[in-house]
Amino acid sequence: MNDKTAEATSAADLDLDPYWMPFTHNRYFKQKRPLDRLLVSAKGAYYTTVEGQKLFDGLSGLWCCGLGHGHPHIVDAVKKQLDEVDYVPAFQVSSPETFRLASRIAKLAPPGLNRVFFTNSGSEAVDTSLKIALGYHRLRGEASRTRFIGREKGYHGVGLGGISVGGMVANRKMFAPAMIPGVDHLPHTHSLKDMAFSVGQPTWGAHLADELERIVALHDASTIAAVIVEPMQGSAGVVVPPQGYLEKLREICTKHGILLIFDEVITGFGRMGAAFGAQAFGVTPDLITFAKGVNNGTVPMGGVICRQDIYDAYMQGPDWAVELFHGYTYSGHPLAVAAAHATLDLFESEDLPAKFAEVGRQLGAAVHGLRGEPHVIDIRNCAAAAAVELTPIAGKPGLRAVRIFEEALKRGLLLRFTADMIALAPPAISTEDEIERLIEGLRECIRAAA
Ligand code: PXG
Repeated sequence: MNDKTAEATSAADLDLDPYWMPFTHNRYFKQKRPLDRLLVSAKGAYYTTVEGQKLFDGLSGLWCCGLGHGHPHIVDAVKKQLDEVDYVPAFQVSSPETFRLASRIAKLAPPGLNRVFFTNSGSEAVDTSLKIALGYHRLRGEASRTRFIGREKGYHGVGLGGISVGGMVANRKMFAPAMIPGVDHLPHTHSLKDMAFSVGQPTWGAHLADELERIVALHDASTIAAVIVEPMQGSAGVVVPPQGYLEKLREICTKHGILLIFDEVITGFGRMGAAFGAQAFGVTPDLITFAKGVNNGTVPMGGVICRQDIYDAYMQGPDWAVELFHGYTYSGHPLAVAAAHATLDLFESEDLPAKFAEVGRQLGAAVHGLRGEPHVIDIRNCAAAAAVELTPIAGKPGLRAVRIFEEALKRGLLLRFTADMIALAPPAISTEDEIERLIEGLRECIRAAA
């Protein structure tokens, strides 16, 4: 028995019951026991399954491994860090590298956003940003500003703050009693009727930002702390901001003294063809949340970048006292920091945003060639992200996408399915040939599952 067979055989005997898989159809998975969904190694743009099959990584992990897997510079940095110091307490002490990382991130952020708070995930980054916004208003004598405005279809992680401002019904309905009060939602900007098959930013939809004026008029600006949106909605299936939409949100927030938070967990660190979506779309928010790409998904890390005056508002009272009663044991974990420095080295030396922009051009051109394939009702693209939406099978929502996903595994492609949508966000290191094979492979899968 060779090693691969041995590994697959022992995996076939795995006890699958105790592990409760996140955001996964547990019963389906455990009944099928799909060995092609057990990944044991990865290099560059490919995973290897327990059976030794190679899978092209069509979503860069979960939108996080833009530089591909096992990049030697990142691997070496993390290994070296382990030899130096494994853990440094996050409170009252720190490491020089954490300060250096904050400086580097601030330099990449839009002008004026230069204070960085570290978390360990996007969900924590979102909840942190909401808390910072609340405290900021209170410290400035506007304690009545307590309401938040999110958006339908928004995904802001799974913390109680994040699901409250988020707009994914399934993520919210079970937990309604625990959600934070005083949240309104802007309408989402996805309309098949008005924008199906738009290339890049749709021309229709900027007027939907005017809904913010209506919500402000309903509650009065003096009650509203912040608006939070993803510049491009990733989890909803790459819902691209209509031209002029984000600009309008910015204008209305500024007019009413409301903070604008861009949740850039997916759009940050290059995928939009610029350091952040803020620069890609030319709109500057007051706070940015990030995670994922900050260290290529190597070690959990997230954070919030905010305007200096937001930080400054907290710097009151005796200078020996803690200013913000918030933080995590693993904020600025040395391994995460080391991986982030290595990632940012590569971000600069390899001009990662330009690479993503180029992959985005290839992806955009190729993906729209799927128009006309069976059941395809929309194709969306935005820099190095794209989605294909399909008609659900009658009475079985979501099943068509599951089938396409399974067909793709047979063809050596790891895709992301959510509802009846397939999302694509290949690594920046993908070659033109790989993008071509990704799209042609997807075409075959759509036909096979039709
Ligand atoms: N905000 C945004 C905009 C996100 O996309 C989070 C917050 C939460 O991050 P954490 O690190 O707590 O998971 C996210 C996460 C997908 C997919 O396939 C998207 C995410 C995570 C997993 C899958 O769309 N986004």
